[in-house]
Amino acid sequence: MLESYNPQIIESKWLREWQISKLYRAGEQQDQAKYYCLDFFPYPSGDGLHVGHCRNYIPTDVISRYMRMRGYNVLHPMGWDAFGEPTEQYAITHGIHPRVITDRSTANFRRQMEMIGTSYDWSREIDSSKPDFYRWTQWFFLKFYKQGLVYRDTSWQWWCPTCQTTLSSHEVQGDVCWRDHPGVEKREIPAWYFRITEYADDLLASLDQIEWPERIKTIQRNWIGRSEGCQIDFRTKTGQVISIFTTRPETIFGVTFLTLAPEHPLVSELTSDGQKRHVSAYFDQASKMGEVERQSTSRVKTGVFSGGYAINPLNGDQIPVWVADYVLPSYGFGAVMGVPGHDERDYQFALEHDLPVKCVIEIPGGSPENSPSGVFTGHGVMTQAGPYSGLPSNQASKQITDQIEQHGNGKRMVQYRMHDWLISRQRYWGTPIPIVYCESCGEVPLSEEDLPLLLPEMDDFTPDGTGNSPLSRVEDFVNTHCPRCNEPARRETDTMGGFACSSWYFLRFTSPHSSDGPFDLEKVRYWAPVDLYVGGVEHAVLHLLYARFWTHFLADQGLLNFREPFTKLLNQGQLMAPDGRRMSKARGNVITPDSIVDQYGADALRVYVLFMAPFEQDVDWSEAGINGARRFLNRVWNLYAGFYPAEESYDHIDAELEGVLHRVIQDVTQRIEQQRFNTVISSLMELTNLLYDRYNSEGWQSATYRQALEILLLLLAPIAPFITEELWKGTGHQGSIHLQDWPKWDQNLVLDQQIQIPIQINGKKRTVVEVDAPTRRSEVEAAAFASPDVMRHLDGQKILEVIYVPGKILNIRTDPAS
Ligand code: ANZ
Ligand code: ZN
Repeated sequence: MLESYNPQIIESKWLREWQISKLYRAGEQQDQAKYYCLDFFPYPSGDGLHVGHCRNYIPTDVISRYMRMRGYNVLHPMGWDAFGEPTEQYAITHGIHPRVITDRSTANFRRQMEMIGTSYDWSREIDSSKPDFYRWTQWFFLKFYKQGLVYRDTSWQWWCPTCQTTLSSHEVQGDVCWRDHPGVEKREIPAWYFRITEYADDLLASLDQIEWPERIKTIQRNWIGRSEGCQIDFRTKTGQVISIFTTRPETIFGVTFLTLAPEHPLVSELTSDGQKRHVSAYFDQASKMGEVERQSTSRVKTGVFSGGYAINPLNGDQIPVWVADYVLPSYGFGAVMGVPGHDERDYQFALEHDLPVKCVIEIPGGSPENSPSGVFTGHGVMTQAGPYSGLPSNQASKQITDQIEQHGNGKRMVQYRMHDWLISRQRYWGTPIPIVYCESCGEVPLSEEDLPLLLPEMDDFTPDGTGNSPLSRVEDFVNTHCPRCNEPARRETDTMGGFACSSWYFLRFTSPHSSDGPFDLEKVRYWAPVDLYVGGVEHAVLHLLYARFWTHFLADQGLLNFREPFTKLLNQGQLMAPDGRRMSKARGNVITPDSIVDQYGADALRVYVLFMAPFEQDVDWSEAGINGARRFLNRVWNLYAGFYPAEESYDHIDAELEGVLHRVIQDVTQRIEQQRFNTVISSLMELTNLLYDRYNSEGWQSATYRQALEILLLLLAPIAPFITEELWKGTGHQGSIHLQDWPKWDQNLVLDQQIQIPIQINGKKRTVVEVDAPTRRSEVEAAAFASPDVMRHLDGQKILEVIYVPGKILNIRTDPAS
């Protein structure tokens, strides 16, 4: 064995050996329990990994290694989310083809991931931009299409002028796209949609069955945004019908105006000649604003009168119709009945535009103000409400809805915040959409046999500002024949956004080389669902909702025997630069794993990343921290390198050490299960310290000491795979440490945290002191000499000797004559 710890030498040696012996290959052993542990697959950025990525990949690697030692058949794969805007943008900026970039970047990622000691099964690597993968993304698209769950529609879409593509509403916040570009606007363009709203209730209900962080579930619930309410139809004096959605139908007696979103299709018909100029100016102003801004409660409620009037179906009142941008075009019917007496936003609007406020619910004798401006938004008793006056408002709500339904003026309905998912991108680097347009047959899907529809080669794929996909410039691709009538036809030129690939990639890992289906049914049933999925909290809705939707759909198609893809989900905390800011190349504060591994070794990096903070907590990188991790590993190394007792040498049991050992096994095991990795390291440090303590006080002459040395290595193996493998071999063991069984603890032997040590004076027990386990001689002595009993019995005698039997007894010998 080497004299001193040299990670540079041992790590590259074991990397090679593990590759040769294919140590981390996962096979389908049907009789063995499986465990599928997955990281969100990364987009292979040209910049490579920075140490921030390690906060995701190292903990999942520890869990995978631990589960292997626990006897599970572990699937721990890695692949690349290679299609999509980030890669394409990088390609355009650097003037290199995305295929070349992707291959280069993935090779670099793979090298870095191996370097930090991850135990991925590389025989299962996947790349979503390769035809053997995207062929199946297209196949799923056709499956959805056949079930009517994919459709094409022309309406107002979000358009990012920087990305030069349409975006799903899920990818827009305010007027900023998910890639942080401002200036996102609405355009009227045809696009393809997944009908995710069809699954809204299903996606909502089964959230209860999965072990996910509560905050992520809440974000998804709010995103789906289910509201029960009522459609009410208001007829205008000129014969049109304006439908509105309300969750409070009983407030209809308090309606003093209707408001339409500026984009509402009836706006132009309703607008009187005198108001035309104002209404169209207002439209121009409103269309430039993002959804979040429009809904902001603090903003002044602008609007303009259309000049038209509608009739309240319950009391025949004539009410003015306004146009206002606080009404969203895409929610409900894009129209609201204005109830300024009981709705905060309507109240602000009424104040702003001098509209009457009418109160129809009150709490008799009470002071009803319960909103910032004093509007009563709660439930109470109906007043000024015709035949319903005097009724409790929630009872009136039911009766009024019944009456509306009976008279054909509307009906009960459920409304969702969530919209259908727009998948079209007018960009090059994505999965081509397998649809053609034929003069006589219209829109025709390709047949499964025609897949993959290959992405054509292009040298210049920069968007040209027309709003058309770069693919529309490839004549050979666009011009084709109709699969139905064989007449000339044109292909769809949009590609699918990257979220299509990530909606099913985790299924592909179960049988990555399957060529007669997206996956092998038997294998997917053995491995899936994913038992543990770990990634950043920023994916609360998009990817995590789409993947659930696809899985529910595939289950309904009989392809899967489960509905939820990720049984348990964890979000790791972020790792910030030493300056407390996000690591980014632009800021120049990126720390790469390469530089750290070079200087300290991969094991030290792993120990530090686990020890730096609780798993979910954000934390800053610190040089002192990585130094501390390296020092700990040096200590571990020296413990073995200096000396290792031969098996036969000693047979007696060191009961205290044994007790601590079993406690450490228990702690480490339970803490790994609870992802409390930082405290796992503390336990292992404690055991290391105790072994040093014993060594320095000749306490190594026991069978227990040797056993403890062995167990320390086993417990440390998932965390620091290189040093433990080296020491395992160096201390005469056969086989890889990573294939050993995880140590078990004996509950009867687990030492309590506190331990009682009898104190003798000249062989007679005088008292008992309680100290923390593992005991240290100095602490026991201090406790003994602080005890009044001991002081009384010593009575000033001269102390000749203090003998400490670790964990058992302390004896003070005195000179009675003194
Ligand atoms: C009248 C009313 C009276 C309302 C009242 C509320 C309180 P949730 O719960 O989020 O579903 N609304 C309907 N369509 C809208 C649109 N396109 N843009 C903006 N607001 C819209 O909200 C339902 C309520 O949001 C509906 O009930 C409607 O206002 C408003 F005392 O109708 B309510
Ligand atoms: Zn045709």
